[in-house]
Amino acid sequence: MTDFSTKYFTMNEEQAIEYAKEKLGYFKQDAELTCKEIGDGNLNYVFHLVDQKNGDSIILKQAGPIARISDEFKLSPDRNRIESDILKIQYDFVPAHTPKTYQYDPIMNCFAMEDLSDYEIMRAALIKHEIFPEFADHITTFMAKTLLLTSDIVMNHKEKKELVKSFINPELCEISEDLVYTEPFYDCERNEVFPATRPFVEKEIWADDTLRLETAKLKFEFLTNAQSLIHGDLHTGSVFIKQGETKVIDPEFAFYGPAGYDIGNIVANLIFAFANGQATMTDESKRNEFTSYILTTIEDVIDLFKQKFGKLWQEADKELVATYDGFYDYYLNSILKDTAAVAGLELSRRIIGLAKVADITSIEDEKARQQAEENCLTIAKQFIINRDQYLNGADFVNQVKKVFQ
Ligand code: SR1
Ligand code: MG
Repeated sequence: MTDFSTKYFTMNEEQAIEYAKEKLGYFKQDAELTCKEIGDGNLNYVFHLVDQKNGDSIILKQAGPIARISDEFKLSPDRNRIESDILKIQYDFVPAHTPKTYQYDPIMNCFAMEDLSDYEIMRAALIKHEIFPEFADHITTFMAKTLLLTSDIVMNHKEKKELVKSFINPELCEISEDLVYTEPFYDCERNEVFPATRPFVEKEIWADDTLRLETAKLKFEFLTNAQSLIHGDLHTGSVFIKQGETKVIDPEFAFYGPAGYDIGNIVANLIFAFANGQATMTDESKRNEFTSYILTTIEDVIDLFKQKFGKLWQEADKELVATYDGFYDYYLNSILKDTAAVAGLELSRRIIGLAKVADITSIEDEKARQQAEENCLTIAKQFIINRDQYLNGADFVNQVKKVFQ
């Protein structure tokens, strides 16, 4: 019998079945369990456990000691506690868009959660050019609630500081500090630049001192602005979707950071989907339908976020000074400014840096990929340098249209 109670080790599929029987208390006594490891992210092991006899199923997520993407990243498996804790908080605020979690085990660094295998990872669905009309509504409900209700605007400041403490996440933050804010903006060994795009990167990104200075300011904003309990990695690979339903998963990068970080990640990853549609769809009417859908979604993500955030703000019992005239506009504008900047950083790092996105790498034609990459980087520069000029959805969309026309 395997010992799951004293020493951490990473499980294989057979051990995950044994673990479920011995530790989870979720399946019926007569369960006939099968298990498949389905993790395709960069960091964790994800076991899909199914009781073939009674039809029950669950997901068991275990943090490994090193990242699957590269053994250069050694990470504390305590990130599994952070993920399981934040999922509970997010579930309390937005149950419709958060998976339900069942049990966290601090020895094996794993937790069980609702099986979402009838959903699809949104990035994969977007690469197939599927359309999800309700996504903008769902994700803005998720972001408005999680970003405002965990902030000093509405929280007791001592309780908020307790949360800040509990979500100190130094190793995963360091990954973002390096991969998002630092490495893409110089000729770092760890970058992986598509050869055809390299001359553009050298001239337009690495040689641009104005851009680099702005990224330095933004890195310090990320390091120091404990504004909201953010998801921290809210790209389309962290969203499970099916028609009419959206669930946000994988918040292991969570910590107290700038609220615009989450919104900017969503915007940038929608732009990657747009770039993929432009580059790969040969049927003009289908291409127009898909790319228009993406642009409408970007516009709605910004405008619905503003609308919902504003409504929650009005209804909330707030910190006194947050009620002073002009403070709301100042606060919202600073989130929008960070949104544009982070969208620019995410667009840059997924093109230049180590961690790529399939929306771009799956573009087979070399010229088309180069054009898509250069367009994303051109938008990125504008978003970073002129980040105070994107105040509503149309401002973001017009920037995309201008570059991709
Ligand atoms: C070493 S981890 C690389 C990337 O994968 C995660 O999903 C984050 O986006 C991280 O930057
Ligand atoms: Mg992830």
